[in-house]
Order: sequence, then C-alpha cells, then structure tokens
Amino acid sequence: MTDKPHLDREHGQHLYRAMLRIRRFEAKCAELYQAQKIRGFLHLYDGEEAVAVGVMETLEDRDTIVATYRDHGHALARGLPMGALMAEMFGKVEGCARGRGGSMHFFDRARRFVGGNAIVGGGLPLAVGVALAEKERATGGLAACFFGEGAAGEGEFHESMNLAELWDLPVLFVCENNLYAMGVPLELAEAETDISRKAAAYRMPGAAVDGMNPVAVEAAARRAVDSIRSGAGPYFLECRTYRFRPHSMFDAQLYRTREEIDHWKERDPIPRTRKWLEENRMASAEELQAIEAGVDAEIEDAVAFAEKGTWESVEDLERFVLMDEVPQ
Ligand SMILES: Cc1ncc(C[n+]2csc(CCOP(=O)(O)OP(=O)(O)O)c2C)c(N)n1
Repeated sequence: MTDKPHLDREHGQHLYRAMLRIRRFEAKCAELYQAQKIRGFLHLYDGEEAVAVGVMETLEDRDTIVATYRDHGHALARGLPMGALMAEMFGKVEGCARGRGGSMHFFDRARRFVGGNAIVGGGLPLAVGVALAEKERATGGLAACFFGEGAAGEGEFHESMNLAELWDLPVLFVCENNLYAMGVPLELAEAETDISRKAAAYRMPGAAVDGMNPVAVEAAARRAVDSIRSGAGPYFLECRTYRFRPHSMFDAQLYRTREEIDHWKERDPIPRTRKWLEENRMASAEELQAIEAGVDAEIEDAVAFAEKGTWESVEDLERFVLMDEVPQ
C-alpha cells in the first residue's frame, strides 16, 4: 500500500473496521432481502468500500454528501446510525427517511447527507447547487458528490462540471469507476475510457487512484480537498474499483466472466487491508477478532431495532412528502 508511513495503528484499524461494517451490513441486507424483510430495489456496494471510506475520512461536519442509489457505504462511512439505516431498509418510521426512501434514498439532514439518488447523474447538479450556496454563504464547506462512471455519459455531468469550474465552486467530484453501468462495459459507452481525463476539458484538476486501496484513496482525496479548500475550485477524482455483486438483486451478469470477477476479488480491499495490518504488526489477532465481533454485534442490534420499529399509520402516509411537512 502507498503512504504507509502516515498510517498509524489506530487509523489502519479504523479503516479496516469501517470497510468491514459496510461489507457485513450489506451481506445482512442481501439475506433479509431473500427473506422479504427488505423490499424494493437493492444495489450493493461490495468491492467499492475503500472509496467511500477513504474519501469520507477527509471530509468535515460542515461538508455535504451527495450519493447515488448505491448509497449504503457512503451513509455508514458518514456516520449515519446503522439502526436508522436498517429501519429505513425495512420501511419503518424509525428509518433515516421515516421509511419513505428505502435503500436508494438514505437521508440525514443533521449529518449533511442529502441523499442517495435513483437517477443516474442526478446528484451532480444538486452538488453544484449545494456548493454554490456554500460559496455564497462563505461557510468553508464543500459538496462531495459520488457517482458511477455511467453518469459521465449524461448531459448533466458535463453541465455540472462546466458550471462548477466556471464559478470556482467547492465541489469534490468522486467518480466510482467500477467498469460497468448495469450491463454496459465502459468501452462500449465512452469514447474516452480514461475518465479522469474528462476533467481537463473543463480545466479542472483531476486524478485517478486505485479505488481498491483505502489508504491511496484517502491520500488522493486529501490532496483534492486541500486544493478545494484553498479556494482553487472543484476537483475531479476517479476511483478505479469494481463491484463484486450483480448490479442489483436482479441481474444474471451475462456481460462479464467469473474469471474477471475472481481476478478483481484478489484486490478486495478488506482482506488486503487485513493482511497488511497483520504483516506490519498493526493489529493483533485479538484486535482483529474484537473488530469483527463489534461489527457483528452492531449489525445484530440494528436488525433488532428495525424489527421492533413501527409502521407508519395509513393516515400519515402522505405526510413528510412536501417540504413544509419535513421536520427541520
Ligand atoms: C437517468 C437514468 N437513466 C437510466 C437509469 C437506469 N439505471 C440505473 S443504474 C444504471 C447504471 C449506472 O451505472 P453507473 O453510473 O456506472 O453506476 P453503478 O451502478 O455502476 O454504481 C442505469 C442505466 C437511471 N436510474 N437513471
């Protein structure tokens, strides 16, 4: 891994734990989906955890996060309570969006997590709007916008990149390039497959990083955030990653081979980080065991919280839909 000297024991273990929480939370969600406790769409982030975890390390409370429908990892890394997320999955009132959003629409105003978004590329103009507000109000906050490489083919991607740079807005564009947009491989969708180069067309600083390595992602994101906070305007960070699971729960994956998936699994950020911690004596067997047990206990508590949560009453189903009903 890169940037080894900057990584102390505590931080290394923290990164490992943060990624493991996401992986196991989602494994539980998949199980609960089969059991029909969770319904609707479910897009898992397996394999991409290092991106959300690495980037989120560099953000502050005053920053705002805009995510996609594959938003569980971002929400957990941002610190949304796992119980509220699981309750949201179940559609319960105790969920972070009062059960109205489900998997694709996690939301937490207090933590400035302004949502998952079902529309490919839909978060980009929102992030530009947030950043414009932050700049006008001189809060020092930035908007971090996560999106897949599929969004780079959308018009709003280009409009957002252009305005962000033109107006010098504090936006961190984080492209999670997992090589496929549903079943469409990158090379069948993009004339320029080096996504990070697209930033140059807008005179925006851009970089590509190994998205399977949380330390590399964190280091690259820190450079990006430092640049944005210095007043230099937006920054584009492409994180090269891979999703291990199907696009969503319904996908026969006819567009890629088992060998390809296995090849990427060799770079799985979670066992890779664990091995690195062990080899560098940054975590003892007991510490690693304690991390795993802690994560499992948290998930168990989250499921129990969701199970005993309440269903919205029929009379209240239409509440909290319009803005004036949204609790402040
Ligand atoms: C505007 C729009 N077009 C199409 C869809 C259907 N759709 C959902 S996910 C997806 C693929 C997006 O791929 P990418 O942006 O690379 O993100 P990933 O799913 O790989 O994380 C598509 C086409 C949509 N939700 N919104």
